[in-house]
Amino acid sequence: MAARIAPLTKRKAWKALQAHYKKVRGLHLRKLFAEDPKRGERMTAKAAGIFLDYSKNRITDDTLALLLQLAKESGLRERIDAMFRGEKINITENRAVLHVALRAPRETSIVVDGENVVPHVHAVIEKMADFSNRVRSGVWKGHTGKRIRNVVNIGIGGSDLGPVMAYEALKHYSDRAMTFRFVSNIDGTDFAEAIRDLDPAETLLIVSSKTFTTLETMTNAHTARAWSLKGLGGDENSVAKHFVAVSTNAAEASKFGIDTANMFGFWDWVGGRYSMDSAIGLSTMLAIGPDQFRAMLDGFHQMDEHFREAPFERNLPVLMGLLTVWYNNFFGAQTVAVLPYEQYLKRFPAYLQQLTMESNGKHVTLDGTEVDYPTGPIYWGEPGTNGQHSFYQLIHQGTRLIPSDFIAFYKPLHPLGRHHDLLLANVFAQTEALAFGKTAEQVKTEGTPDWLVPHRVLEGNRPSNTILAERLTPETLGKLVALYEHCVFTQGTVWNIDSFDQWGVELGKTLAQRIIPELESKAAPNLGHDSSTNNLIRSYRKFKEAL
Ligand code: G6Q
Repeated sequence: MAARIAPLTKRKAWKALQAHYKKVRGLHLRKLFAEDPKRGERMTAKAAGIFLDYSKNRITDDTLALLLQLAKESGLRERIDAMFRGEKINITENRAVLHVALRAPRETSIVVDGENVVPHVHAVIEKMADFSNRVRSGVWKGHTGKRIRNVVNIGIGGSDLGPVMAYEALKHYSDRAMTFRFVSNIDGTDFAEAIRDLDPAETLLIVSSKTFTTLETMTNAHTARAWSLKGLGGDENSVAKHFVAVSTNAAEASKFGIDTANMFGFWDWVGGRYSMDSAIGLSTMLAIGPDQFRAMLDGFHQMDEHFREAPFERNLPVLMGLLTVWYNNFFGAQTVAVLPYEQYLKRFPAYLQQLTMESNGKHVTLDGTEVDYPTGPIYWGEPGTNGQHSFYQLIHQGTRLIPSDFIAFYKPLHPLGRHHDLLLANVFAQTEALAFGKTAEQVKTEGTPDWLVPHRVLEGNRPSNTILAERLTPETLGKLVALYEHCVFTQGTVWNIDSFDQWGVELGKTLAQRIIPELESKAAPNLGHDSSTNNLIRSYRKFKEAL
């Protein structure tokens, strides 16, 4: 399919956008709003209970039409269909990309290699639900007969960021009698801090690793095994009561001592960063319970259906994806800020960093040709209002263009006095200030001395999206994550890259494997690196010897 698509810079819509950009780049949002009093109502879209206001973007109707044309010429419709059909669109790994199957209703059929995968998905969800119910109700007992009060998820990357983010985001719905911790880093501090106040007799450890070979996770899992065994009198039988595995590699999990009955599988067509709604979400289900987990899956599915079916001009992920292309490729914007005005979403930007940057941080097209345009931008962000008192200054008055996504909810989870009105007032005020700024005339009429005027001028014309939903619930979280997943897909399709591999992370892993014995060997190793790396290794060994 990729072969039929012209290279990006040769597509008609691309060339038209280049010409169009020259015409509109100087347009100010003040003018665009002044000329069209209904713009703020018109340039909005709503789907699955998520409202998107994209009116404060530096676009005209023509821009939108051209971007939509670009999506068409990029084969977006065909590619969406190919993904949902289970085609192997992750070509460098020869894999289907089917996170959408993880939330497909029972009666759906999605065939991979001649087999409908949906019944397998539901079988795992049921197994997870049964296990979660037993742990949450206390039927499942630890080795000494005590009930499980603590759950530690051990995983990294896609096997950590989703679970952590979802736990934090949905804490309000979690069983507060249970403690949840997440260990990812190979730095021993992570494990040591996670378990320091936990009783091994009451602690369940989930080893979450698609491959069950990841250095960090396996190192932490073995440390955890030793800690658990020590606390439980060294009886190897205890492992089956205190460890469960989430993996595609049952053989390795079994070698570790985990009972095959307590393994929760998934499949190679689920990418790590797209796996929080697979069995990798076991900690999430243990925290919020199976019903709420299913509600989250339903939220994902609603957004999937919208993405698959809605015309592009009303399609939220498509609109957001195309706007990112517009700023990234025409305005030269290098980043996108994600600014959730919801404290529970504090890990959402970190989660999105992996989703977006591991997916679209690519330098060649599907056929291996070097791109001659920028691909994935840097995603970053922090919850508001905190960010307003730190980095927003640069967004308002710095020299860079930073398109920003503001995310907020109509209803608070903690209705305390005026808090929510004040919170939302800040969301609206920020997007207003970014778009319209403050002119020199306005500053002068406030009696500002001339020399101070330039410092107080806010140029405005800073673009933003406002994303609103009723309330942060498991269902809403599913919709939000799927919104960004498909936004990433839209971008990757326009850029004609493989958004589902991650070869860039391999080299560092391989080099670390070579260096490990050079740090651990008794005899001084024969070092064959560059002079900097050799010197760093020697200096580390010197400190280690002195210990
Ligand atoms: C995600 C990546 C990566 C992966 C981790 C953990 O898309 O593939 O972040 O999730 O490296 O891998 P395992 O689950 O195999 O331990």
